[in-house]
Amino acid sequence: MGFFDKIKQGLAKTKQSMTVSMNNMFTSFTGENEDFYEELEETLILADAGVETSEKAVEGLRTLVKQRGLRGGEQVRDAFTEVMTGLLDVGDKRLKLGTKPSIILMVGVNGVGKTTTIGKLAAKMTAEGKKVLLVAGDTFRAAAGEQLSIWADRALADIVRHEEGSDPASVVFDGIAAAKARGADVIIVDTAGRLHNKANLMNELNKITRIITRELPDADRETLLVLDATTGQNGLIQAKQFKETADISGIVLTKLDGTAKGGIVFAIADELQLPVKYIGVGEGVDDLMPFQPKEFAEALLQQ
Ligand SMILES: Nc1nc2c(ncn2[C@@H]2O[C@H](COP(=O)(O)OP(=O)(O)OP(=O)(O)O)[C@@H](O)[C@H]2O)c(=O)[nH]1
Ligand SMILES: [Mg+2]
Repeated sequence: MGFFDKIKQGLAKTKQSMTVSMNNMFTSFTGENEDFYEELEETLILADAGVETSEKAVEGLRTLVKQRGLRGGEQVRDAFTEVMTGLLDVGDKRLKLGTKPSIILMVGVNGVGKTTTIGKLAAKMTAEGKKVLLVAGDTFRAAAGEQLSIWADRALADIVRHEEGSDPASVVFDGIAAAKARGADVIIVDTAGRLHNKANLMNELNKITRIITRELPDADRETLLVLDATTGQNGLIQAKQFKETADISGIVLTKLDGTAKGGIVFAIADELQLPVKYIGVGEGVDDLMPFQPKEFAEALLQQ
């Protein structure tokens, strides 16, 4: 399956609920028509694109329709796709990992897909010929290290792991030392999503961040916040909390295949002004796609 078809398949539920009703709207578009714009905004909000972002989208379309004197439904659909692409086009979508080693810190609340995303990302990188080392920084949950080990095997990556309950910052310290000694290109750090409380979680992330800054002062670093698309607006709230503590460089939005409310991508990019760098469209190793605004908007909005 091609790249584009795979995204389309991953978005099937959202397409079914959102795009199908938009198709009717575009088909019956007759120029100046308030109902059209209202209905479009409602459909976006229902797909979790958020009130502000949906308003912005509709205003953007209204402007283009006027400017260009658009009449036909397909022209309007194309203009809408253009507006929606613009909303998604925030910041640098590519990972900046130029130094050797460079480091990725994966953060997010429990169950969003951090460990799975690390496995998928590691597999992509080793396939490109990079030497990847995973660090099992989630020492809180009993099965976490084992889960990461399985992914390390599958992705042909190295792993540094301590026993359950040990200090995550010290695992990260050892991981960095091992990466230097073994000449790894990329270090990917898994972190716990669940601790006794939120303050603990944020403190721990701070500790890990300090170790990285001390041990790898000049390395390129990506701090990726993983959000679960099926949690909708909750994900946005989580993101705002993480943004206060960690210097988030981008978002990975997982489980788009599992929701009819994929419009959340627009709210995330637009409200947080953080680039979505990858999307997860399934549980398999190949189900992580680099995020490209234009392809995404087309896969979602074109028939
Ligand atoms: N359908 C689907 N499932 C996914 C995707 N990404 C992850 N999952 C599933 O989500 C579940 C949780 O994933 P994990 O990677 O363990 O999540 P985590 O953030 O590491 O969780 P904690 O370690 O408990 O904080 C697993 O069953 C994954 O297979 C995705 O893109 N699509
Ligand atoms: Mg995990």
